[in-house]
Amino acid sequence: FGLISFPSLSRLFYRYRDLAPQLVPLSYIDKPDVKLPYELIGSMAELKDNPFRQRIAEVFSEDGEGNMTLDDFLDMFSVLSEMAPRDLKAYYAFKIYDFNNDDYICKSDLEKTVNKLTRNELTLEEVCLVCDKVIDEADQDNDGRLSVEDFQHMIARAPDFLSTFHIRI
Ligand SMILES: [Ca+2]
Ligand SMILES: [Ca+2]
Repeated sequence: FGLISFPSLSRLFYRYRDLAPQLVPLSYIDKPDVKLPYELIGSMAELKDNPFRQRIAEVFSEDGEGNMTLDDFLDMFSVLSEMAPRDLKAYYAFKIYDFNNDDYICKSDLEKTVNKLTRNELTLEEVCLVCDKVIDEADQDNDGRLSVEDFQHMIARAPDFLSTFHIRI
């Protein structure tokens, strides 16, 4: 995305390589076909406390299962970085919250999202209430689910929905 400066890029490369020095070569000139398993990515200090870590890795991984090439890894950190434009973050946040990948955030996607954002501290009824309220306020075409446009509308009112997507790199 061109969002990351060269020093950050090279630091990220070494972060990636340090996860599995035996797998990741020092030179990428030959475009090695290397993927690191989700278990390594998800245990990184930057991600391990993030309740969305698995979804984040799935969304940014080419294989959709969270196993990451170096490119996947750099894309992920570009979007999560504080320098990333809000619209780009919102675009990926939408994908991350769309747990069943159908291009809409329906009520059950939203329930999962709210549960994770609140780290399961709300009761079922409270989660239900929050979701109904969010849909009520953001669902501009009244189809009971949130499209990307509805979602943009929602985060303009509730920026907390983007807060878990800032990582200092
Ligand atoms: Ca969905
Ligand atoms: Ca809608």
